[in-house]
Amino acid sequence: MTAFLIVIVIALLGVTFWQISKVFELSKPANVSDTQIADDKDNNTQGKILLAFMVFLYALMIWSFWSLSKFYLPEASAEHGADYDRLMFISIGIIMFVQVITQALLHWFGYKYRGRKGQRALFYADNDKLEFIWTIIPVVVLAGLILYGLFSWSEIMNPEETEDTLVVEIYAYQFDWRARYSGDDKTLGKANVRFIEGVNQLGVDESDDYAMDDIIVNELHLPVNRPVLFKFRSQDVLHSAYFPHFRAQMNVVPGMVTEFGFTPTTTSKEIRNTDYMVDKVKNINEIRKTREDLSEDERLYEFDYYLLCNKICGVSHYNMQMKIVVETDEEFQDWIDNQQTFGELINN
Ligand SMILES: [Cu+2]
Repeated sequence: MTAFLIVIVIALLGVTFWQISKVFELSKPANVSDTQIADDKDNNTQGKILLAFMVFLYALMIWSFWSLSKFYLPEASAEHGADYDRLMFISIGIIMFVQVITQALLHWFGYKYRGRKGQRALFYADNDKLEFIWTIIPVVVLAGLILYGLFSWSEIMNPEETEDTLVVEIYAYQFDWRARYSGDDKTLGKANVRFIEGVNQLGVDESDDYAMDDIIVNELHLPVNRPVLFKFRSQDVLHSAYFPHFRAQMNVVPGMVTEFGFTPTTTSKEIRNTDYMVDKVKNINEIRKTREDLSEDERLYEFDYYLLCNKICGVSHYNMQMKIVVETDEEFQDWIDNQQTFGELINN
């Protein structure tokens, strides 16, 4: 209601100013040069405004890079991440280069050839050479970018599956995640939504021999430097598994299994000690210190990797996340040996 009243007041104020300006306009003494057709003075003013706008645009651009670049993600924590980032920075670089030149030309020529009394525009029909140049350059640059992107894409999307590859199922439902490891037999048991009942939250097939040693958890642990292949399943609606720090994202679609793989390269402990993260966490804790509504524990933040949902899948979508712990092989083995298997879960 308050917001509505504020809008009304602002609108009425606007109307008032408009009416007052009309009164001033009418009360001005009659001026012979006060015509609706632009004269040299108007054209000069408009030309200068155009140049000022260009300066404003560049200043805004420089300010944005300077003050917002701290929000870039830290260096990728997965092997393919460097390729992915390089592709993005090359694209941004080319776009910036072209943008800076074309904006300058556009504004400068707009100013240089502003209207002048008695000056007429030159009729210039076409120029094949010019058109050829400005068609062929973008074609070559774009083809290069697309080819480079395609190669990066196919390399990232088709990871080689080796003996060493760890296969993990990521299961999404409104509004949480579960991870399922294959256990000692290195094979995930079959699963189907029809088998969902009681503690069997993921619908794992109890009659499948491969299923009994499967391990279902709500915290994703990954051994560092070992390739992981994720198989995604959704219980209900479309979700999207988003691993920003590993530069990975995959749709999670009900009724089908989607796949994606990467090799984590930085453990949770290692990334916490990088300059980037130390600085960021220090800032966050500075802010949290002033929050009286947080408990003592909540005020001390420590960085963790997270798997997030990146599809608006319902009311609690924002809170759909799973902690990821990247650790050494020994720590991983230690952790997984202490987890309950599916067999133990259903027989308890
Ligand atoms: Cu979701």
